[in-house]
Amino acid sequence: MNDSEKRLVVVSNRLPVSISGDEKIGYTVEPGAGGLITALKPIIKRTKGAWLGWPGCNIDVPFDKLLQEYSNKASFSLLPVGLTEEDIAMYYRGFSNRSIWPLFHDLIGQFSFVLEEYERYKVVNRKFAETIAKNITENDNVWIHDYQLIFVGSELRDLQIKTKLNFFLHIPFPSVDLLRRLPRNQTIIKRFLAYDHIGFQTAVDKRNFVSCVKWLIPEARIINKRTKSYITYNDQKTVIGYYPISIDFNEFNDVSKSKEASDTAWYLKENINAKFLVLGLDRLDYTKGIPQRFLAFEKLLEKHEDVRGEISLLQVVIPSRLNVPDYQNLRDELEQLLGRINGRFSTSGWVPIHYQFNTLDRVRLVGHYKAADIALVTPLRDGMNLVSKEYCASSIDNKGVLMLSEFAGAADQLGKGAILCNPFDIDRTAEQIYEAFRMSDEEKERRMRLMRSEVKKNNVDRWVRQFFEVNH
Ligand code: GDG
Repeated sequence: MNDSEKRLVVVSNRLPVSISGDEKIGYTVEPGAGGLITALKPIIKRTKGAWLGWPGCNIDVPFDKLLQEYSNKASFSLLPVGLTEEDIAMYYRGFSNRSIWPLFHDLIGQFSFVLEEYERYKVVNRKFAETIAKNITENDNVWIHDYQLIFVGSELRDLQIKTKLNFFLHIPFPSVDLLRRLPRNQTIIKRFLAYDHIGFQTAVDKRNFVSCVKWLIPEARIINKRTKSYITYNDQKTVIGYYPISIDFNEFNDVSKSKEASDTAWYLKENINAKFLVLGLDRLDYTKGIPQRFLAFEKLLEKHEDVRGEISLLQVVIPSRLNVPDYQNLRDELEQLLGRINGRFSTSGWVPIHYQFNTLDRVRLVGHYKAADIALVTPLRDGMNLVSKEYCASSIDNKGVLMLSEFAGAADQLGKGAILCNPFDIDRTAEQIYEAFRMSDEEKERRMRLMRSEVKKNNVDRWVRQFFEVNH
């Protein structure tokens, strides 16, 4: 049986729903938004598959019953893995987000390792594996996602599961020099090799992984072919490939044509009173390079008096991981920088940086993209970065300029149309914003057309198809 016809079982840390309410007022289950669920729902439904993950609520919430009811309505199964508060503190906020996340993004300053957190990560990955084992057969196609669940494959093998296991890493994979800083690195690589198929975002991530195998597991046999590598270790063969994730182009394009999105864009520009609007939109995360972006904007105002009063930066920060101390510190740092820069340059009637710390629904998100004359997408490191692709899909009049970090995976696909920058180089980034500010309409259009046709062609459906086209 071909993989695309098999029953697909997707596994991720969070289920693609949110449960709210309490015992008194009753509970509601709402679908999550995002490219992954949009892309995977049709094949999960078609193959009568399932999605398995943490429901995102406390263990006392009757999530089994709520999800059962929801699954009947949604016509695909949502299978919960219940986690305690201590599991979340140690496995999620701990090893996943204080060890793997910073190290895999090359940010060694934020990296720490606590043995108990690593041990809990193993225990929680085992819980996931046990729930999966109860719900699959040998003929299913299991697809496990991301850095919180790396050990699920080897735990399933320990449970004697022979089913084909696929894994996709949404974040970058570091070089061997960096990975060596992570205690237990050899075990971690060996556990990766329990999968039949591993997908990375970029060719560089794949290459880093293969060289880690080469240096850390010398007994593994590696065959490199054109875009794939084949590794055999302990009688298990693993195919390694790279598949840049994307978005549902048509959805963003269509929402952008709507009256609601146009109204949002219009009100936004009116309220901010910006002649030229520069947008930053990111989850609160130190990998996204937001302080460096503020500093580059400050440098621009310092060096080029002609932009003062003409250009404004709107930075939207989507709240995230607030109970991890580094994230709270980042929020404080941003607010301090904002106060300093605005205090330095504001005049009556013009404020250089506007800041929102909130979530946006889809129409408002697209409205923000539509209003932006420039999008500053300048992460220090990013697996892919979907904001950059969503901005292009929403720029239906071809007038937006994308400034993109060369350290985002998306630079491989959008590099021909975007202004590529190094976010650590504050002076040069400031000059590049100035260049974007002065760019002719013809040049803007030429660049944006290139990027839109790339995102349209390589949309998220194609990503799923390419992942499953692999020959084992
Ligand atoms: C990880 C990797 C990789 C926007 N406003 C809200 C909201 N969004 C959406 C955006 C976009 C997504 O959040 C952010 O995606 P990114 O790709 O930019 O970044 P990460 O969250 O860090 O994602 C990344 C990605 O996985 C996929 O593989 O590209 O490199 O780090 O789609 O539209 N989402 C919610 N509320 C909002 O207000 N929930």
